[in-house]
Amino acid sequence: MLERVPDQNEIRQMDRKQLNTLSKEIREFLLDRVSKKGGHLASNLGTVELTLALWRCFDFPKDKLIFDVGHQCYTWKLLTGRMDGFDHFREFGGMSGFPKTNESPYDTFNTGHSSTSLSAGLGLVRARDLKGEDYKVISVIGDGAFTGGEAYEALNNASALRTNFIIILNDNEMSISRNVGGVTKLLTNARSSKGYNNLKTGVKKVLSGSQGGQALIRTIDDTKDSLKELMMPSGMIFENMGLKYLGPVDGHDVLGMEKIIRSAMRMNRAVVIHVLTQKGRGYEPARMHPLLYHGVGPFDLETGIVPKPHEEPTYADILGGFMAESGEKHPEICAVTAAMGENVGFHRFKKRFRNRFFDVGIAEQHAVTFAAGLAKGGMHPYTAIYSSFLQRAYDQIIMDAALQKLPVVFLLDRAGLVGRDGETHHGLFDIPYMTSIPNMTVLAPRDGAEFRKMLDWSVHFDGPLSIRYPRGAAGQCEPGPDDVAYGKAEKAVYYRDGGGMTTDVSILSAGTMYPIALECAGKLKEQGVSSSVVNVRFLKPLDEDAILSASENASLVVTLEDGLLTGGFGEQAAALIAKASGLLKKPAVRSFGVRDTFVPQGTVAELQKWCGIDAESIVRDVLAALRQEKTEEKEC
Ligand SMILES: Cc1ncc(C[n+]2csc(CCOP(=O)(O)OP(=O)(O)O)c2C)c(N)n1
Repeated sequence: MLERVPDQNEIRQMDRKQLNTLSKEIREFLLDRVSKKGGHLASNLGTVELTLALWRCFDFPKDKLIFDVGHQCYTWKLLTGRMDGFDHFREFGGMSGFPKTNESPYDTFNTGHSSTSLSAGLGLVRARDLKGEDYKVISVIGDGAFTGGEAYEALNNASALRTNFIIILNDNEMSISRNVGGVTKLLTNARSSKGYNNLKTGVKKVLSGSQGGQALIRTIDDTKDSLKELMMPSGMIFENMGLKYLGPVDGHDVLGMEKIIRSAMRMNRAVVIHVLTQKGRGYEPARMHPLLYHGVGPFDLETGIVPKPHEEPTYADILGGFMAESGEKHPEICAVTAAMGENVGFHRFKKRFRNRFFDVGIAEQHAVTFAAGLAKGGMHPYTAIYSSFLQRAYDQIIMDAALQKLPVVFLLDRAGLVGRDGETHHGLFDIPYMTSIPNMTVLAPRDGAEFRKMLDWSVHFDGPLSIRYPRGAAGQCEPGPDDVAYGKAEKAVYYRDGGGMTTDVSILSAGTMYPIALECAGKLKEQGVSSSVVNVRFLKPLDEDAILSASENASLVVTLEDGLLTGGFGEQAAALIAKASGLLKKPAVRSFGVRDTFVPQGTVAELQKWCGIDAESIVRDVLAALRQEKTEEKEC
């Protein structure tokens, strides 16, 4: 095990054998820590040598390195003085699993969402040149991230560049699942042209020993572009765009990569270096099952056994079951995913209805418009995308699905707080962004049973529909859910002694805040405060009758949501109540959700507390509000 990370100069002076030993030790270190804390293991095992090669070539932090998605930055964190950070890795208050500019001067740009590194890198290059500064910019992008449209927008823009910009294309043939589409074909062709490079190196080796060999080598170097064009048409897509293509090169050979990187550093244009790596390298279970070890919880290092994190079915399991069953009964149902098929629960559907399963790559914008096209053509697409990744397809949702009232079902997985991936991955914006769209219907189930009811109901719904649900176990609240009726909330549940409609507090709960709402009601009752709890179900359209009747019968209305308050459910409910109560001040409304901020990493329970949306914080706040109200009444 590494006791101390050698400094940059020591690493620069290492020979091949020492570099191999260091790579092995880094892998052992990462395996030890990730097996305890969880994280993106397979991608990081694949980028150890690549990171070492970059570390040897450049002068960081003067030079700027951007990791696309950022999930492959663990060796980087280790080399840049953050070894101890792995002790509280991905924990609340601890080191992040992604690059963070506020964590280290070595982290140039925050990433988390895919395919942004070339745009950000090119922006830095232009800023550098405009300011007359002198540093190198390197963007590392995976072949999965390379399926995202923004990467091509940047390449298109970079083609005119006449100064240095280095793009490392880290090709391991995998996105989270096996990579898909034409880009994959293109890279496969380029990969197979490795023979060309080997041939070239072999010829040069032979010639270097012969008389007049050096002159011949120079001739080969001069003619190599045309030779390359002849033998390697795939890299030509880059060359024809005006970018330089170098490679492919073995991504586990530090010295080989170093050579090619150093030649790229001398070029006054954008250079794509095609690096071939192996996901899960050095740990057989991860190499054999890169999907399982892409993002993994704590696991047994010896056996490679990854304990299943949830006993109950997850929301993804429930979606998977519904899709597999409904696919049979409804031949118009299709599944659309942006490179997250297994994560969202589509694997059974994929197996049984291969021709109706579409993995479009990391291309959320395309996924949405493609689904709109499917719907226009008479199909019923279920488009499952994580809440935070769907953000980038906002325009497509509005223009291509909602405006045309097309029956696309948007399944927003990982809505709300997601935990250890932190800021970039929480699904906190979707209530405001989805409910602001005309023609859109927005549902949020309180538990797994209600989610299934909503899915069954959605089959007959003719229009754009969205269902938001969180990561992980679906849970079950008692009693079971009412049947779904358009625009209707569930009946109120009362926590009080005696009958009648009035209570001190009415709690209006959005989605999976419901168990917390019930817990709050229980705690309030213990304090002698009566309450009612309504599961609002429909975040759009809101059930005005249910909300207004709850507000008429209580002196305090409490709204609960695990999303941004600005433009969220609470604000919309409060506006409705304010409109209905005219100039009357009553009832007071207190909204609980995420205040105007980005939420850090931690367990969901820790983060709920941090946001003040756990039962204890809510009850404390509600009791204080009630006390304040009583005081005000007395003063009046
Ligand atoms: C916009 C967006 N969509 C989806 C994801 C989820 N995601 C994280 S990593 C990843 C695969 C990336 O593949 P690649 O770039 O090849 O890197 P590798 O993991 O293979 O090293 C995906 C789909 C994301 N981070 N951002």
